[in-house]
Formats: sequence, C-alpha cells, structure tokens
Amino acid sequence: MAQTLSPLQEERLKYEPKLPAVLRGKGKKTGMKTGKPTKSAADSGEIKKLFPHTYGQGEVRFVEGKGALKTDAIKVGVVLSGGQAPGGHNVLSGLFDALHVLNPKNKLIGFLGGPSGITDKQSVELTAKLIDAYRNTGGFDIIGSGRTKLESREQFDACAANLKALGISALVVVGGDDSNTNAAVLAEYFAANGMGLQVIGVPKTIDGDLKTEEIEVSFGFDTATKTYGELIGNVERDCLSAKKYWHFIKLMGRSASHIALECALKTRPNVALISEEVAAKKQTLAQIAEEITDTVLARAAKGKNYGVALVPEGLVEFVPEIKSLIAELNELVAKESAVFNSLQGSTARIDFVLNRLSALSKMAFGSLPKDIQAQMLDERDPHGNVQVSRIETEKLLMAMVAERVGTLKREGKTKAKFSPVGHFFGYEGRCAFPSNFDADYCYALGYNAAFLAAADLTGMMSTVSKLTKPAKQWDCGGVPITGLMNVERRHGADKPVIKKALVELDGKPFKSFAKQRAEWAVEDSYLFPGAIQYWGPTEVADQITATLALESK
Ligand code: FBP
Repeated sequence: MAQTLSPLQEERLKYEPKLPAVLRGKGKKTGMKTGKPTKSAADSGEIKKLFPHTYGQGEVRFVEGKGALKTDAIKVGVVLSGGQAPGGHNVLSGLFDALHVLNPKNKLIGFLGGPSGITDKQSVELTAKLIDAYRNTGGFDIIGSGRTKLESREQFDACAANLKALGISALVVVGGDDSNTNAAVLAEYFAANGMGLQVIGVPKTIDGDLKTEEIEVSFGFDTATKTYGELIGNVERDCLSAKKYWHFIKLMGRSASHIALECALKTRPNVALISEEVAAKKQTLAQIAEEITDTVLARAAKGKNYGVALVPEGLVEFVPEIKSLIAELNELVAKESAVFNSLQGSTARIDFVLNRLSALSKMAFGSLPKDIQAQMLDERDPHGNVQVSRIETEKLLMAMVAERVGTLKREGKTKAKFSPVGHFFGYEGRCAFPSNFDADYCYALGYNAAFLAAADLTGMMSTVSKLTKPAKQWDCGGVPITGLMNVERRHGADKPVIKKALVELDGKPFKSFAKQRAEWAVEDSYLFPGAIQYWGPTEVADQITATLALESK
C-alpha cells in the first residue's frame, strides 16, 4: 500500500509536547489567583458601556492549590478562525487531553469552516482517533477555518441556539485580533442574556500583532518566521553565489511589521523596511524608493550589483499619503457600496473613486500603477481590512527603484546594474509543521483554555507566559478580552476591536536592528538560519524568536 504519511509526519505524531508544571495533574490540585479589575487598552468609557457584563474582570493565574476547577462533565465547542497559523492542531489536542484528564466524560465538538460552522450548526465530535491523527502537524484542516464575522443579533441567537442544542456550555475561539473581538462580543451577549454560555479566546496569528505583557507572542509567529527565515537565507546565499539580482521579498504580517523585523534579525538583509518607522518619519513612497536606491548605488560602488530587501506587506497603509487615501477609499466604498459593487471591471471602479476622492488622495491614487490601484479596490475582508496580501508592494518598489537608477544612469551618475526579482512569502509559512516551541506553546494554550472553561470563566483569553523559560516553568491563566480593546473606524463606523500591537520603535528588537542595519546595507552580513530542526541540540531545536529573546533582556 502506498505510504500516506511522510517520514517526518510519522515521527512528529509521536512528539509529546512539554506541559507547564501548573497544568499537570488532574485539576484537583489547581488553585487560581485573581488580579485587580482591568481596564481596556484605550477608550475605556466606551468599551465599559458596550461590555457591561464582561468588562473589568481581573486577570487570573493558575497556581498550586485547590478548588479552582469544577469536575462535573462538560461539553466544549471549538472553532478555528481567520488565517492558518502553525500549531492550531496542538491547541485542539491540548484542549482535548485536558478535558479528558479533568473528566473522562467530557466532550469536545469542533465547528467546521470557521465561525459560520457555529451559525450553520456544522460540527464534528473530536474523538481520540481524530485528534491523534493531527498531533504536531501544521494546518487547520482537522476542522477548517473561515473569516465570517459574527455581528448581528440573528447570528448571536443562532450561535446560542446551536450551542445549546449540542449541549455545549463553553466555546473556545482560536483566532487573531478580529476573531477574538468576535469572541468578546459573543461572551458579552451570552452574559447579558443569561444564556449560561462561556466564551474563551486563544491568541493565534502568524502576524504577531496580538500581543500584550501577558500575551508575549501569538502562536504561529515562531514557526512562520523560522520558515520565512530559512527561505530568505536561501535567497541570500543564491544572491551571493550569482551576484546578479536584487531580491525584493514581501512578507506577510498585515499592518504590523513584526514578521519583517524578526526575519531581518534572523537573516541580516541589506534593506528591511519597517512600516511603523515609515509612519513615524512620515516618509512618502518616493522617499522610501530613494532610500533603497541609495543602498543599491552604495553596493554597486563596491562592485555588488545584488542584494536582498524585505518589505512588510502592510507598508502602503503606513505611508501617510496612502494611509489617508485608504481611509477615504474605505469610507467611500462603505457608503456607496451598492453602486460600487455593481460596477464591472477595475477600470470602471477606478474611475468611480477617482471622481469622488479629495484632491490630495486623487493625486496619490493617480500616481499609482493601474494594477496597484485595482488591488487597493479589491474587496475588504469581512472585518473591513484592506487585503494587503494582495497589494504587490514589492513590485511597486522594484519599478520605482528601477526608474530612479535608470535616470541616474542616463545622467552618467552611476554605473549600477539593477536587475530586480520579486517574491512574496506568506502562505508558505502558515501551515508548516509547528516548531517545538509552537508545538509546546499551542498544546499548553489549548490545555489552559480547558482549565479556564472548567473554572467557569467567560470573556477571557488563554495566556501562557514567561516563555523564555523552560516550558515546565511557564505561567498559565487568562486575561479579559475587553482589556485588549479600543474603538476603531471599520466599514465607515466606530467599532470596539482589539488594539493591534505594532512594532515599538523604542523596543529592544527594533533598536537592535536599527543599530546594525547600516553595516548590513553595504556588507554581505547575511545569516543563514536553515530549516527548522525538530531534534538535536536544544540551542537549535528549541530556539525562541530573536524578538522574544531581545524583549526579555
Ligand atoms: P489572521 O489575522 O487571521 O491571523 O491573518 C493572518 C494572515 O496570514 C495575514 O498575514 C494576511 O494578510 C492574511 O492572513 C491573508 O488572508 P487570507 O488568508 O484571507 O488570504
């Protein structure tokens, strides 16, 4: 019979994630410490008004003790929401194992295809056999994922009715900032209507932008950046061997540049743009292209007509003139959605908005190539975000730098040869086999989520912290999701959402990068991280991200 599992898959199925000491045992020796009432990240008055039943809870931490967890049989539902992130299957296996340790009669139900699985009552019981086939594997395919936004009363009522019909008392939402915003809204609705249904969040996203003091990193960031780091290192080595191309690599990560920064620290490229810095310096697109051109020319002067540049996918959202343009486009498209959506083809849509934009935005939009204009008008995701992964920023910069180098050549000011190659690393990293770190971290997050459910909590996010220490010493508990929220403009209206954590320019990871980048620009300081290792010396197989390591110093 043909082999259905790869040798690595066979071996990874046997990996036993390391469990923090505080989660070991059968829950009978588990106590819980509750902290002081919390406030939201910003706009506390408004958030408190919108979440009167779940706002202000204290953070909790599991400790040795007793009486924190109820042991009567429960049925828990789980949904995977948003983009894939390595380790999702381990969240489910941790959740499953904890539930069965707490009470062998406990059951875990998975909702299929994301949040729409709850409203449409599409579910499957996660049995030991099913879970065992997915341990330590990448992907979300065990139950699938989706981006349906839960926002209407009809959807909330359908969720409640379907959860009740299935006998589920707690729902675990595994998602990023938008999906956990859904979780908070749902928790509040269930609490306000005395429905007796709990909601627990789990911080997922390769983007690394769901982050606070207690959520030191969202799961998937470690594996995704290790995967991109390997690919970038390989491109650097190719570059160094062939010495003829400039590689422009766009990296996933939505608005925040955490992925680009971590990859830069891992691989030392010649250029790495950080969107948050572009915003702080109020740089225009032309200025960014000019800066890259300076590096191209400086390297060419040393006989190096090659290089590697990293571009965060959300860059355009941070360039002031494009940021205002996007905000205007969002309002326009939301306000005139019926007419706009009825227009056929990108030319009609481009003309439609051009005639309605303010003079400044019209100029910014008009200066972009037509394919970029069309990509900016692509459908927003269900949460109202521009789909930045579809905007080919790397190509835009390649064209701008090529034009500038061409002009300088014609003027006899340089002899640089500029032959750019574009890449986009995104989907390649979202379903990789989770690194040991993500395998352990996700298992602990899922296990801990079961404890939060058994502790009768709601509106809480599962947290596992002190991650630079060995897994045995990790802290486990929860933070109220409302504590992460603020009010933002979405789909042309003010909405309560989880505040995105962007790269902090006074943080240690950025400062370390900024200190070294001038040297990386002109020298060949490339670092080759190589492929993720699952076995071997702990310095290699259990490496944490440079971001976490620097932040913990
Ligand atoms: P989440 O916030 O859902 O985790 O999204 C992660 C992400 O991979 C982003 O980096 C990227 O911009 C987006 O998903 C792509 O979305 P899609 O999978 O819908 O193409």
